[in-house]
Amino acid sequence: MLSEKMTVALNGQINKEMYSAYLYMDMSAHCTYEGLDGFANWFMVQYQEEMSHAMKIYDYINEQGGKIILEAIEKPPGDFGTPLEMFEATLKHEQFITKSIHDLVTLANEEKDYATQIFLQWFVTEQIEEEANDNEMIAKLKLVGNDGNGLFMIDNELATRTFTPPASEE
Ligand code: OFO
Repeated sequence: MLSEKMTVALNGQINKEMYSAYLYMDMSAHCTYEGLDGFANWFMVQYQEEMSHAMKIYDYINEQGGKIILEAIEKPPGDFGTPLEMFEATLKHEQFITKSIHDLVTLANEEKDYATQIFLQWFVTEQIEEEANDNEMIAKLKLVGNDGNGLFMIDNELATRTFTPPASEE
């Protein structure tokens, strides 16, 4: 059973994951507009991942007999700049999400909510991967700088990313 505090906090995380999905969908649209189809694909896969994160929490709250409380999703900034700036913004956002997940773990510990502590471990591990992916992309983009050929090669590489639903990763 979830405490009132834990229910509110987990619902808050659904909202943050939905915002992440919305943000990456907007970034994907921006990349399509700029003719960067591989980058657009990468961000659209990221959108799918974020939706699956939101649904994972949604399912968990339901499973525990808690109440789902859906709030408004914030508008994404819409102006994203260069691919490097986009990945820097993505990393910054993921660091914010990591902190939010860690705060949930702290709350689950305080509440002696052992089930939620275990549930959140998947997200703790996932955030390590999210930040590592962004750091790798930032390093690559810094390496190619303004070289059009380098950017073209990265765009081709990102076109191959596909979505793997979390359930089949376990
Ligand atoms: Fe859900 O990991 Fe990104 O935000």
